[in-house]
Amino acid sequence: MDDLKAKWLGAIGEAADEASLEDLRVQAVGKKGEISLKMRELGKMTPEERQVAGPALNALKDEINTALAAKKTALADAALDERLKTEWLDVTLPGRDRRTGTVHPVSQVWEEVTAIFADMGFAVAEGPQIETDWYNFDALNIPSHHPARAEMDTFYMHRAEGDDRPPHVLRTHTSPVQIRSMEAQGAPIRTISPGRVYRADYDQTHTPMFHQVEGLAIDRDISMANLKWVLEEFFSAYFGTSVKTRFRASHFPFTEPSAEVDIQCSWEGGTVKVGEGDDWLEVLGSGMVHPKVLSAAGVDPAEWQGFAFGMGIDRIAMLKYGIPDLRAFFDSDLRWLRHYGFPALQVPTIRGGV
Ligand code: 2NL
Repeated sequence: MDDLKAKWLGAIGEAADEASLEDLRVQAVGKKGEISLKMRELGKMTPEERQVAGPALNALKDEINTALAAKKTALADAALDERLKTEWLDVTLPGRDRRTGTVHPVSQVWEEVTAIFADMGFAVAEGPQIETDWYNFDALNIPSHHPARAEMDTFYMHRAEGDDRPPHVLRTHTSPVQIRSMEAQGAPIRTISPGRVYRADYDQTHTPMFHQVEGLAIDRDISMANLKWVLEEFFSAYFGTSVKTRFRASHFPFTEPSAEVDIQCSWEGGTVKVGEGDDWLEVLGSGMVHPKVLSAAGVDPAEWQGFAFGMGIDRIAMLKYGIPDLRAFFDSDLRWLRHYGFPALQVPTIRGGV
């Protein structure tokens, strides 16, 4: 009994890891282990021998189990100590700097423009970027074979073979949003629609996706005079200085009369300054909404009239923030974004008209 005890307790004491400890457990007190076999031999003993050997074997079995458990705990503690020696963490180290992103100039200007027009009572409306040709063209008095359709460099969506319905288009302007607004709420209405628009054109001054904001004001007696005031008020607030506008007669299918609008500027040392000097910069198209467009949108042109305008958000962003190249807007170049971007919490800079 003493030999058995010395043998197993010794082996347990020397076990190097949990796997060899488990092997020892099986060999000693497992179903076919040495101690268990010895217990089976009790049956062959005389009652007197059994009375001595039985309790002794049980005691030995308990002792071995206790030793196994203690050794298991000791091995686990040692393994943990070993890990802690290599896997440590200095929780007092300062955190790693995480660079925050910036607000893209287009987003910044989008917010500025909507804030200024909201102040003048214009609601902001958005709409689908994939449009039917009716909303993008027909409703705006651009019928199927009108040259303006071809000039727009429209992206047409694919239709399945044999599907002869007119294709959907990527909207070429945000006018469809204005049509939808008029349909939904009728007149009077004052709304602007900023958004992404698409034209198949790519060079130094054109990207196939760009941003436009259109404005619309319909009431019983709205005139070009109101348009001129609203635009001068807008540009003065946007550029933070009094800005004169110049209207030149033009033509759009959806307005009559139509005007292209220039803002006052100066050219000095190759940079443009808005609101001073006696040069002019074209920034906008506008006019009185064509009666056919009002009718298409469910507004009675005998009762209502008003103005509409459209301008490029990217374009006026370049002007205000001195950004020279339009294409860089959509390159996702982090250096460019950090240079021209705005901190997230910067409130749009708007000043009242001067
Ligand atoms: C430009 C500037 C313009 C409009 C957009 C418009 C919208 C409706 C009715 C009438 Cl719902 N007009 N928008 C008007 C004039 C100009 O965009 O240079 N476009 C080619």
